[in-house]
Amino acid sequence: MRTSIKGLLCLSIALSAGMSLAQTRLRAWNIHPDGYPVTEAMKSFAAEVAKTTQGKYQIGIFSNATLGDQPKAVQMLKAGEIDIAEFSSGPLSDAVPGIKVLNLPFLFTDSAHMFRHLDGKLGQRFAASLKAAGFVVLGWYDGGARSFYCASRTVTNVRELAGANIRVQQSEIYTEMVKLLNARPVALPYKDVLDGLQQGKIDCAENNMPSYESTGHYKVAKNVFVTNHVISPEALVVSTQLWSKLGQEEQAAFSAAGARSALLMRELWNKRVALALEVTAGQGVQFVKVKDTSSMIRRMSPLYDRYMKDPTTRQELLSIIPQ
Ligand code: GTR
Repeated sequence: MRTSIKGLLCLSIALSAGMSLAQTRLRAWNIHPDGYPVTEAMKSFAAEVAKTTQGKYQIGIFSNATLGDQPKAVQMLKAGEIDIAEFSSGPLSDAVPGIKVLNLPFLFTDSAHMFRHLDGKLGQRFAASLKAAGFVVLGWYDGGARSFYCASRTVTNVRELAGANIRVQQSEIYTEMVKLLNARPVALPYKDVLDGLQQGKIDCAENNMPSYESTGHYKVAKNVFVTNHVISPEALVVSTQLWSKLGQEEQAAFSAAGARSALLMRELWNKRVALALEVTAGQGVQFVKVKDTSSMIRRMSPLYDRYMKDPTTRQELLSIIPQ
């Protein structure tokens, strides 16, 4: 009798050990809500990984930045405290200077131009810099085209942004860009922007249209100055700590799922841009398109100069800008 109880206990210990070996739970950081293209693409990534690894990897998606704001999450992923994340290239480039050029104003003419580079050799070079810094890229997502929007002023000309308090992502290049417009950059976490606009702490912010709509910023900041000043990617990444634990076949499964999720994201993105424009216009948002971007581009020249002089970014810039 005693022996059989011991046997049963051993069996149960073995089973639970077996269970935990058979199933690994991973945490994925995400800043966006349900239904947003990033979130939906991440869900499809998680489902495909679970399927192709026969249920071994269960990815839990923690949306709405519940695990911390973006700069913190970038550090958490680097330290292996979270396993997977979808980051915008602004905050990511503070940790990986080699990809800084991706946020330069007016670098790409549109998403198609951007993905021609990212889906080719240049994307591989950026991915290599990211990997060396702790981030393994599984897919390039679309970060869209960013424009300014203001609560307290209508902007019809870039000069009219002067003196405004403009919210920026907690990222160096955005701060510098706003200073070059003679405006005041106010670095705020994404989740605090709506409040900042409502309280009058900031006059304006800048983002792509799906974010402008999904956050409800359009309810307070109804004047959009359409500049499309930054067209940049986002990236689905896993930590190098996780990556090194995966077998070869598992790495292939993660990569395939990441690549497929990126294609899905880009498709969902285009639909969501159209929807965001429709919803916000329907709610009385006024869009003023910048007439001529050349004066804005001229103001950015100290930024271009700096990145041309910097050996870590010069080569990338030269590959993107046609000579
Ligand atoms: C969004 C982007 C987020 C975050 C946000 C922001 O477009 O998808 O990752 O960077 O902008 O402005 O903070």
